[in-house]
Amino acid sequence: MINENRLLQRLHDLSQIGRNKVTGGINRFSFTSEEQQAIELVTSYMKEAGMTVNVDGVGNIIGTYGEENETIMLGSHIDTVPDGGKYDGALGVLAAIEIVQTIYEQQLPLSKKIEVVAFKDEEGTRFGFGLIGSRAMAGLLTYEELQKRDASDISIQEAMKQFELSPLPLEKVKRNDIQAYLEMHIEQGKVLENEELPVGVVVGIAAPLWLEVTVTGVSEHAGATPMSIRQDALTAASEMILAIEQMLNGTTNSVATVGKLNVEPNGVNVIPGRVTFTIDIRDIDEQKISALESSILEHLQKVAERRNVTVTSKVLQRVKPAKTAPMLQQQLASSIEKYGVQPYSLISGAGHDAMNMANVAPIGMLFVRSKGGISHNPLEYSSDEDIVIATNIFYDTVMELAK
Ligand code: HGY
Ligand code: MN
Ligand code: MN
Repeated sequence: MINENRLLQRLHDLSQIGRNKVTGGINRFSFTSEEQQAIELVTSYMKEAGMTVNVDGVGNIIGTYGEENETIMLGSHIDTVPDGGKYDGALGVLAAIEIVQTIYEQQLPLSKKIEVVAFKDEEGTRFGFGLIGSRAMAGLLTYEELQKRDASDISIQEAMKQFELSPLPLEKVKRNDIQAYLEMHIEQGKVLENEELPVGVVVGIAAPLWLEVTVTGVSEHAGATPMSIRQDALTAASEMILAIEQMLNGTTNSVATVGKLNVEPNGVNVIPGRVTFTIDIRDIDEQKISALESSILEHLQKVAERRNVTVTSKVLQRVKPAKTAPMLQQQLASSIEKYGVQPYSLISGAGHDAMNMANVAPIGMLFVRSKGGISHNPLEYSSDEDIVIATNIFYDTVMELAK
């Protein structure tokens, strides 16, 4: 059994780094001093667990336990969304370290080595696309993507350099020696709560397509321009955004979200001349995502023509949906049964590093119940008992694979 107090204490301690005292939300973005503090703390935990710790070219923190040839990799992320919760990503990394520390303290024999990874920039808060560390480890990150710039015009490669990271050649970061990749993560939805279950086995992960849309009209005087001759970029964008919601309401499990909106020149007495907004489109089926992408963009063009503005769009990130490996689903299900819980399979609406790792290894994911399905929010919560039973179940699966 794991040391539950140690795990729960570490979850608490890590959640204090980047925590907003007013909202309780956590702001721990990649390539920042808060993240650096979190990296130091997680590195110390990995060392306490008997692991050697390395940082690869893009900044993935990799703890290694054992010297056997074959590798079981456990991972997640420690960066957050703006004002995020304390469990998203962090739980998976700390649970994995706790499992290794339990093995280390009991000197349990293993036939495979175990690696624990805290992936770089899963959330994509700063550069407009995420999953950078797992994309690189899966050989999917490109040199062009390293040149993407943030709001202060700093590129990913420059930000990496500031933290003494050297991502090139990217081929050096790619891994093809992993027998299985497993991730424990909060569900961030309401399914397990509705089923009254503490854990669930993920069978597939819906993937995010992120678009940035720019609507261009004409900035004019708010008082001197009659309504009939305006080319108002914000009212056009507003009609577009509501139309996207109406188009998605009719679908089964596709979702689309406009999460960011920027208005220029953003003056009370100026008709907005330019608006940019993002669209996050998700489904487990890649064909459905591209069908939605074209029907949405087609509709935006129609609204633009009618309102005498122009609309352009660009892809910020396109990730393939992933299926988990049946063998790992079965292993997780049998570990769940050992703990007297009914195994339950579900789809992940949220994206995870496991999606990218599916390109280089069979993947498995264990979900932990989220209270009210709330996540990406300071109120994100999973109970101590759910966390403890989930980590023991995860530990059982890891031992079955690595013993
Ligand atoms: O966007 C996601 O689904 C994940 O939280 N990065
Ligand atoms: Mn997240
Ligand atoms: Mn996450």
